[in-house]
Order: sequence, then structure tokens, then C-alpha cells
Amino acid sequence: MDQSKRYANLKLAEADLIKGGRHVLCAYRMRPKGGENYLSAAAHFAAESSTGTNVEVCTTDDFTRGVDALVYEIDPANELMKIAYPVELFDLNIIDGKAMLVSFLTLTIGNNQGMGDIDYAKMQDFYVPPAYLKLFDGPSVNISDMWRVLGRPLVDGGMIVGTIIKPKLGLRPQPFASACYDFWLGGDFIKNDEPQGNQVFAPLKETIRLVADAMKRAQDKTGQAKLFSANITADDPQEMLARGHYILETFGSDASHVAFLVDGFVGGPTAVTLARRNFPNQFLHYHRAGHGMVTSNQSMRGYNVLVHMKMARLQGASGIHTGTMGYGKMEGKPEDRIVAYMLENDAADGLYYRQEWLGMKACTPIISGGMNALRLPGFFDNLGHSNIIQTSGGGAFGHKGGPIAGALSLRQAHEAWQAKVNLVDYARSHLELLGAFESFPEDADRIYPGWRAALKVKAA
Ligand code: CAP
Ligand code: MG
Repeated sequence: MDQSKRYANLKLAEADLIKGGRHVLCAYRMRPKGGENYLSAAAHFAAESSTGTNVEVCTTDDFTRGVDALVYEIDPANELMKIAYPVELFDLNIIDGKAMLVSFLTLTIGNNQGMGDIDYAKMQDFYVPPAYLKLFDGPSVNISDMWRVLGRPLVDGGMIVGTIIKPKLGLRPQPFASACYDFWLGGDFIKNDEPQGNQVFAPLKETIRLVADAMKRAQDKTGQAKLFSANITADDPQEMLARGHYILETFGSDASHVAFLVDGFVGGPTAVTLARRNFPNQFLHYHRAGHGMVTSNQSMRGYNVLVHMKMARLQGASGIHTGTMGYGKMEGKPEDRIVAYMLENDAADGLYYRQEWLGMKACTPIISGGMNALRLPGFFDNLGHSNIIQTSGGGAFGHKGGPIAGALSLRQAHEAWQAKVNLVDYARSHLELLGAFESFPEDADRIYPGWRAALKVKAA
């Protein structure tokens, strides 16, 4: 059934829709099943994503038609479809009238992801009007609050030197806490790896108690504040609350040094919002493990990284893993920097829409995945700044000098970049950085050809 008469209006101008402020706009890459008319398939997609189904129903009245989602632009040759969703369609809390991301997901990338006449549809960008934006929590804290704990400037405080305790799983409480202590003697920030929690060989309550003690001893030894991001993800909200409260009680006077890590993609909006609303003083560290199933370029459905990041900022993530933009081990390219700008600026251009964040706090890019000291300068050159949380697991624990040297090599690489000194020159007077060249020779050869001769290091 062709529903384009009702669910499409190609005369609508995007500028008018934005000026009107009553529509969420979504751009999709969509291909109809073979032989389907593009506009008809797009209209059906809009119907299923708002007030309709595949046939007219007798209960539809004029008010219903007034909140139809409308296809307002199509470009079949480029598989582009844009839909305007009236903000009235989205579900709001009964407790406080605030918006919920789960409703945005259910409508804009819900049933429409499996329709018989659509080959695929993947959201590329979306625009949130002020009337809807103000109903989201947004971040309560971000990197500025971490800089405050670290005693740094609250603006441009620079890279937070971080790691992930590796191996990903398998350490019992004492070796885990010892690894934390060692890294903290050179670094600032440690996170649980995304699956670390309460495994039988590492009971959370014992591990956290030892980590809190390790933090105190590392702070005493270095005279510097240290930070820990503890994973509180769980299926049951009561479990998440129990973990969060236990962790804060155990860290006690160092509670402000604790972030809460939530595996936000697999845990979903409820897990993220539980952390955001029950622990608003803690940096909400959004780990995105699993996102690749929809965001990868290999996936033609779901949404891309840009959409994922915008959703995370709306939900109130203090920081989210943003990818390494081609400089680390995960999928990515230098142009992905627009994703970081969308997280941290008060206005930014997405792929199809300019988003004004109207003072909503910035969400901090967390850069992780195959990084080490040698890869940092190129990453910062591409991004244009170093106000990020950077976590190197292999880049710290794979350093020939161990985690302390690994941490110091990361810090030295950042110092060199800030001072606009070439890393090879900086390594002449910084042994831990020199050690990074020797620890990651393939990277060194690729990024700094001739480094051996320059630093008089013989081939292994
Ligand atoms: C990195 C990491 C991160 C991924 C996340 C891992 O470890 O801890 O979870 O990088 O990717 O488990 O692989 P390494 P992203 O530093 O040892 O690579 O940040 O892109 O979500
Ligand atoms: Mg990890």
C-alpha cells in the first residue's frame, strides 16, 4: 500500500522544520527491497516509525494524523532518506517529564529495522530541537572535574594518562591491585576493562578494597591524586546500585577519585541513566563494547558512531570511548574527529545537521584501543588538542620497562607534543619514551623511520 500521500511531504523545507522547533530530524541511508518505489518504501518506514502500520486502521483520527512522522527529503540515487518526527511522539517520564532515550531508539530505529520492503536503513545523523534537548539529562560531570581532582587547570588541563588493567580477565585481587599501584606511580587514571566485575576468581568486594588501598599508597608515594573507573554494569539495577554504593563506601575520602564505568551499549539506556541519576557526582564512563555490530561500516543497519555519540551525550555520559580515528587498533579514520567535536563543543556540524547543544555539558572523548606513546602525537595533530582521557592497556603493560615506564612514556609523549618537540628528539633525554620505541619497534619503524640511527639503538 503506497502511504506516501500521508507519510511524505517533500515540500517541507528542512530550514522551516528546524525553525519550527517541533521535530526531531533523522537522516538515514536506506535502500528499499528490489523493485520497491523509493518514496513508497520511505513512507511505509515513516508510518511504522510513528503512527501507522502496513494498512489504514479505522481508529485513526485527525489528531493522530497530526503527529505522523513525515518523509521530507529523499535522494534515491544516494540512498538518502530524511524523516521529521514530531516531538510529541516521544515518551516522557511520568516522574519528572524528562525524555528517555529508549523511546527515541524504539521509534527511530525500532521495528523499522526489519521491514519486508526495506533492504536496509542505517541512521547517519539526527537533529534534536531545543524543546526536546532540554528534556534530556546531559552530563553532570566531565573531564573538568577530573582535572580539578588532579589539581590541574579546569580548562585545557590536557591528557589524562590512563590504562586498562590487563590481562582483560584472569587477575586475582592482589595481582590486580598491584598492577594498579605500579601504573599509578607513573599514570593518573586506571579503568576496569569492560568485562571486569565480580568474577569468581576476583570477587569485586575484595578487589575494590585492595584497589582503594593501592590508590592511597600510590597517592602517598607520589604526592599526586589518582583516579579509578570502576565497572558497575549489571542486568539488575539493584546490583548496579549495590556495586556503586559499596565502591564509594570503600574508597571513602577518595570517593571523588572514582568514576563509574558502564558498558552502555550492551547495558542500554536504563543502565546509563541509572548511573547518571543515582551517582551524579561520579564521572560516568560510557564503554561502548559491542557497538561495532551496528556502527561498523560493514553493518548496513542501526546507526553510525556519530549517532551513538550524540545519544550518549544526551543520556549524560561524562565521557565515552570515541575511537582512535585510525591511529589505534580499532576501526576508524582521521575524519572521525567530527565525532569528538560533536561531544565536546556547544555547537557542531554532524554529517547532515548542525547541532546546538545549548549549554549541555560536554562529554569527554575517551581514546583507547591499541594506543601507545608513539601513536599519540599523530592522534593529537589530527584532533587538534589533547583534552582527552587516554587509556593504553598494551601501550603501558607491554612497555619493556613495565607499567610505570609505560605510563611515563605516555606522559612524555604528551609533553613532547605540547612542546612541539619531535618524539625522537624528546626520547634522547627521556628514557621511558626511548623504551617505547624499543618496545613497539614496528610502530617506531612505520611512524618514525630512521629512529634507530637517530637514537643509536641497534636492531634487536
Ligand atoms: C583497549 C581496550 C578497549 C578497546 C575499546 C580493549 O585495550 O581495553 O576496551 O580499545 O575500544 O579491551 O581492547 P588496549 P574503543 O589499550 O590494550 O588496546 O575505545 O574503540 O571502544
Ligand atoms: Mg577493554
